[in-house]
Amino acid sequence: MLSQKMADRINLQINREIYSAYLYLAMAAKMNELGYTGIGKWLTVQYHEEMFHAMKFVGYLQDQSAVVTFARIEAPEFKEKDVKPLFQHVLSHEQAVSASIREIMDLAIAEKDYATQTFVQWYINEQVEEEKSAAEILQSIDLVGNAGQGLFLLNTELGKRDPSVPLDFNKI
Ligand code: OFO
Repeated sequence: MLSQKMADRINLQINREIYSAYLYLAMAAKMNELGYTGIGKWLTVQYHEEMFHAMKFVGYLQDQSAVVTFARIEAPEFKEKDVKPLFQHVLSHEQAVSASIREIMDLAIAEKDYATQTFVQWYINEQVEEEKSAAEILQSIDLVGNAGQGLFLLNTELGKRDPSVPLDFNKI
């Protein structure tokens, strides 16, 4: 059984994960609008990953007979229209999410909540991957350049990201 404090904190995290999904969906729309459809696809896959992160927390609360609460999701905020600053935003967003996940682990340790410690370890590991992906893309941009053919190639590469769900809803 979870403490109310832990249930509240996980519900907050569910909101944050859905905000992440919403942010990446908005970024994907902007990149598609600008013609970077490969980057748009990468970000759309990321949207689905974030929804999975949220749903995994929902499942955990329900497994622990805790109540899932739904708060308002803020409108996604980003101004970047250029690829490099956009991925700098992705990286700093993921660093903030990692800090947020660590807070849950800190609370679980303080409460001697061993089940949540084990559960949230998955997110700790996942955040290493999330930060790594964004950092690697930024490194690639520095190598190929944030314009012209280099960016075209990067756009093609990122468009190869394997979607875990169908992305072309018109064909379903
Ligand atoms: Fe849910 O990891 Fe990104 O935000």
